[in-house]
Amino acid sequence: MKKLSRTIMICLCMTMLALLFCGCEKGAGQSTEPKLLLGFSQIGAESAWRIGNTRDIEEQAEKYQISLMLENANQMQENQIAAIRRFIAYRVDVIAFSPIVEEGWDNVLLEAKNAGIPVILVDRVISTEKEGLTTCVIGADFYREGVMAAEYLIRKADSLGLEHVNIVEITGTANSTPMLQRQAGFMDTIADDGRMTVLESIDGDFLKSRGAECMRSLLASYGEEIDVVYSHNDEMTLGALPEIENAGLKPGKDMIIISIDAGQKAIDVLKEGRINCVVECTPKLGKELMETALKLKSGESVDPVIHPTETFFSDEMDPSQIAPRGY
Ligand code: GZL
Repeated sequence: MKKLSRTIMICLCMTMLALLFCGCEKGAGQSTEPKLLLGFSQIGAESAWRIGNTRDIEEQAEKYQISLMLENANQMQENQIAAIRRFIAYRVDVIAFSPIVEEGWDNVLLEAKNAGIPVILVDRVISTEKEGLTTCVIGADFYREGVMAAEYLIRKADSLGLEHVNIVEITGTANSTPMLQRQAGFMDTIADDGRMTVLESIDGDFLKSRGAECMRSLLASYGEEIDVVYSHNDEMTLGALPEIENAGLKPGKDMIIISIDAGQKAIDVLKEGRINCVVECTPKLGKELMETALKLKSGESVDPVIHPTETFFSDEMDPSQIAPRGY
């Protein structure tokens, strides 16, 4: 009898253990096992845009059950290169990164290629002579953003009947894709408009503090000659506005202010009438990144370029209709 009750106890314990392990399954057939390991090197936290981009990538990784190793490079290319080397050593399934500048990636990306690890470019691109270092780029059409900014300015100059338009440009990080493309798109679009004169372009590095410094310098050089400030991102714009006001001028009225990113802070300032136009650059690239990484892991082909749809917001429309931006 004793032997029988012992056998029953052992069976019961085995059943309990089996149920316990099954209990960690997420319902029938769904496993909590990560579908892949993704290494992501992020530039830093220089703007609301960047912080929103990081948050979206983390949220989407969780949603797609992807194990994410995200490293913040604090605005230094050497930190991104070191992070990519760690991902290679760790044998991640896919590497993704937002290159702070376009040059200087060949060696580390060749190491990733030789390790058989596919690389996705997010947000920005690289410049290289070598083939096959990356699989695709997921990010905005920055040239188009520059075009939208200039097209707004041409409409604004028409509506105000301006005969001369003096422009100062506060650019993003030198040699970064958004800086090069936003400048090219804008300058190409105003090139044939005889009213437009660019007084100076100055590097604000996408930083609020630099935006303020640049604006102080431009005001010292040109003062009330300035008709338009074209700023490559909201952070620099928000740094510049108080400097314009400290000079006794009204941004949005005495000067046309054009910005890019369209984060909530800039939209709120647009509603106050202190910015005239904000071109959207969405940081929400996480969904496309996860879907692309899963395709690469399963050997599927991917589109070489994935552009999100983007628009602009301006004083030509009712800003009260602009939905919350989420970054
Ligand atoms: C654009 C992104 C830029 C943002 C800035 O996709 O690379 O970098 O416009 C950010 O706010 O610093």
